[in-house]
Amino acid sequence: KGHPSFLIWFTGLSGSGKSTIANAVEQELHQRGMHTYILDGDNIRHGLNSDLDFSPDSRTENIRRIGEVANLMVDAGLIVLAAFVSPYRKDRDLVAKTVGNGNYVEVYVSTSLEECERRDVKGLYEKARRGEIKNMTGISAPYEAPENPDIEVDHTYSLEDSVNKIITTIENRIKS
Ligand code: GGZ
Repeated sequence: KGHPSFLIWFTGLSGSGKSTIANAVEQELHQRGMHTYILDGDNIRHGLNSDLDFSPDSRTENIRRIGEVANLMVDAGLIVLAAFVSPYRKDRDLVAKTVGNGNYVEVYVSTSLEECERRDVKGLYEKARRGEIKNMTGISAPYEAPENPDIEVDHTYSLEDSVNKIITTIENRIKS
């Protein structure tokens, strides 16, 4: 018994709202009695992937390892929510293949660079503009937008609307 297990993958720029939305979706899933786990920079880049930086190769390896970890967690029966910039399409495609394409739900948080930069929660964009940090996604490193995400939300959605859009899609998937 139990519930289906799968991976909900959030991709988008730094400051786009991925983690905020993932956390709110997780709360909704909990209220429905589902077992979940969130993977994000806070619990991955400080631990498992503390040897990696933001060079292209490191990002690819970051996402590869996260895909493998997510796959184990999906095997263990969890609904896994992962929130990473994941700027390369080929890396996201590998994650989908790793967990099985049917177990992969891609959420594109398409908040514009302009809006992310306006927020600049961590001051990273300003530092990148000044040249104090390199390889900043959107400024000095690429972001390859998903061509066919399962769900797209941006900053014009309220948090509640974003969560509802995602939950509705997931519920349809669980039923079918
Ligand atoms: C992008 C960076 C960078 C650079 C530090 N480029 O807003 P945040 O702070 O919490 O999210 C960003 C996070 C990105 O880590 P990921 O593991 O998601 O990236 S990737 O999927 O591309 O491997 C940001 C912070 O780390 N950060 N430097 N140069 N984001």
